Amino acid sequence: MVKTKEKNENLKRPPVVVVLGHVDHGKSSLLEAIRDFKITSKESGGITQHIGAYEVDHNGKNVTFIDTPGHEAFSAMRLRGAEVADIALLVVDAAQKVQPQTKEAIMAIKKAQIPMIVVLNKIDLPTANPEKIKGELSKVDVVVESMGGQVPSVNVSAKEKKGINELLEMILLVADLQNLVADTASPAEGLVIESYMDALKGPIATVIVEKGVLSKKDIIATDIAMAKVKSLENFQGKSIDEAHPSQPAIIMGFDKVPSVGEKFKSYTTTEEAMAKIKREEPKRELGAMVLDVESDQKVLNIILKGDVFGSMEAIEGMLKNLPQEKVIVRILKSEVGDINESDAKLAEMSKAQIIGFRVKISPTVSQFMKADNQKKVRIKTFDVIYELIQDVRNGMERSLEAEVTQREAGKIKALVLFFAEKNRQIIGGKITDGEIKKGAKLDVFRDNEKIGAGRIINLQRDKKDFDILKKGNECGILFEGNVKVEKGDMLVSMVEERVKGEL
Ligand SMILES: Nc1nc2c(ncn2[C@@H]2O[C@H](COP(=O)(O)OP(=O)(O)OP(=O)(O)O)[C@@H](O)[C@H]2O)c(=O)[nH]1
Ligand SMILES: [Mg+2]
Repeated sequence: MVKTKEKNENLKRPPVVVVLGHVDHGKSSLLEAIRDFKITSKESGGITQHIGAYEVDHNGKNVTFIDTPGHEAFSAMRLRGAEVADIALLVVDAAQKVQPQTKEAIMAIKKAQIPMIVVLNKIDLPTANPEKIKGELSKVDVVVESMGGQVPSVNVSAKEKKGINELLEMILLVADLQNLVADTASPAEGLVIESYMDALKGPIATVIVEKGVLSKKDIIATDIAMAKVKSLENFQGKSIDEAHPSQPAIIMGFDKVPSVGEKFKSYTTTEEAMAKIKREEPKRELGAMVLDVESDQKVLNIILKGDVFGSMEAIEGMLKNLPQEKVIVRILKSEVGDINESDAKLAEMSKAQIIGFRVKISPTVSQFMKADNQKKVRIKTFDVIYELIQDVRNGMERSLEAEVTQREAGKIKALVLFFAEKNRQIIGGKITDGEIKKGAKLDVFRDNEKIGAGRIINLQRDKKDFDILKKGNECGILFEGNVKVEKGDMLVSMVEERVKGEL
């Protein structure tokens, strides 16, 4: 039978520890050092783009770690990470300084009202100065113990795996003081920390169990999705029968992808679970992106498909932050899952482009496109969020028509007038500024007032033809225009320039 541990109302549970800090300060490396688990190498370019959950056994005691990204776009993930955790590690690069996302992480930790441990990383670097960082932290209300405060701090080097043991000891110490218990007798409950649609396996969610014991075949529901748990895996993807409080688990069997941040609960019958489902998508805040636009407003329509909710949220946030005064980015649809035929149809109808993040393009899409050569839908997929954002930005810039501006290219002072016939004149003059090109348009000025305009039919110096002549040269031009040029007039050559659209 099931190896259910003794169920108890107040069973001790392992701490859930969230790792927070500024981008590149070494959060994933720290976790990698803590486990012999290559976390960074699995990510594109070593940038964390989603939440990862890991379990570690230290001297027979379990600790669950949640990694978060440090880039500014992921503040929602950091907040959520802090909410689900019992303890926060504030990772600061000791060779750097307290940075914007360090401060933001501090706010998230304070909001969640959980204890923190300051982790001063990269102390192997010769420029590392943990004491300086401690001073900076005290200015933002984080006073570490060695400076007379309450917050423990540990110096580590994730690279050289120094200080890791001390850090783990400190985590267990802080956890002990918290008296972390869970009611394992109650129905299983927990939080969805990541979710996505797998082309083969269907909706998949990573959860952290908060209460009770989650077992295979359990019937669970969130606000929008229901599952008869088909399979349960631990963070390493190994099949497990049960997940206990504080344990991360990967659940398969949902009827649709639950949203990140949703609570789930287990029920005794399918009917009961069904009754709890609101079946309504939680309103997604797209803010400025769905606003009504005026008819002359330039709009870049986008259909966004991504692997997990967390990254979609971050992408939407970053797109929202692009300057939109000249071109508005309008997200028509934002969904987790591979790019399919209905996306292509919608894109075609609405003249939108499809942007995918870590998703595949399903074969039906190319069939749809091939069916009619007229169909032109731009589809691009990305693995790195920042590249995706840059591509959208480039697209916005491309959609801006190049602005045409007039620039003064050169000036000729008319000195002698050789011959006049109808609207043509031969003018001898001196180039006093810039350069003059054959074919250029000329504005004619007399006493600083524009009196007419014309064009250079031919440009000569010493009776030889030239295409271009520069300042200081004497020249003869065949001028054709709507005015009779006189000695002393200034002929100004204006050129049109197309300037690349700027957002
Ligand atoms: N010298 C030194 N370099 C380190 C140490 N820890 C991390 N690094 C380097 O710092 C860089 C960033 O490390 P990550 O672990 O990816 O940083 P992160 O905080 O997870 O970054 P994001 O997930 O993008 O926010 C990498 O090049 C690491 O090799 C350390 O202890 N010493
Ligand atoms: Mg990382």
